[in-house]
Amino acid sequence: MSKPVFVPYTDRHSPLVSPEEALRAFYEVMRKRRSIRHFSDAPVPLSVIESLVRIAGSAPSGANKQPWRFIAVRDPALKRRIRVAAEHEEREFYAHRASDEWLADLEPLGTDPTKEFLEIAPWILVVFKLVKAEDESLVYYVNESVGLACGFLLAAAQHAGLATLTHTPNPMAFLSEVLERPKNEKPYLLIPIGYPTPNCVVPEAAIARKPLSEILQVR
Ligand code: IYR
Repeated sequence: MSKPVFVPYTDRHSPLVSPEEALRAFYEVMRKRRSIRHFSDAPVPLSVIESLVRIAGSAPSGANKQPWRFIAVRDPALKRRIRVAAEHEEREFYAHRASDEWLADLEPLGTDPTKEFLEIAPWILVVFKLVKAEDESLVYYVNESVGLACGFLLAAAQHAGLATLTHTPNPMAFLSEVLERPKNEKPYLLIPIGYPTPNCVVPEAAIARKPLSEILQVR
């Protein structure tokens, strides 16, 4: 067992404004985020994707194992393969696999098995969770850790004026095959990244947020 080494925490982020003021500004950015399905093909440089993933990779994780892998797809042929496979699964999902209750819950969102955005968005970021580390060691709280990393990434994209969608084709196993991932990596989330089309619309039902009084209890 090696002894833990501690270093001074000196590079703390200290805003020049009060927490309330900082958070007001951040909320104004975050409250405008929408999951969109009408992506334009306007390009996003690789450097932007690298910055987003760097921010995602700064998230906390169980025992700092960082159990995530991000595959950034821009190759049109690969995007096409992902779309074809996703639409195949989604057709099954909408026709047979989804329960009536699930379909009823999706109705206000107006989703269907067609996933054109998988070919149109300049980037499809496919997030994998590591169920074992690269060195075969154990990983902990994997879903929580990767969820946190994805949350960081979505917030960063919003901060930068980019649009994202959290897409979970059901099931997602085809992503391991298409992207030739090793066995310790399991598909977690697919995030198209880009810009909305000028005439992009979002479902009204997806805009409402529960009031604070409903989601926060102070004891
Ligand atoms: N994966 C399907 C269905 C779907 C499921 C949920 I939960 C959503 O919030 C939205 C869609 C699809 O992408 O169409």
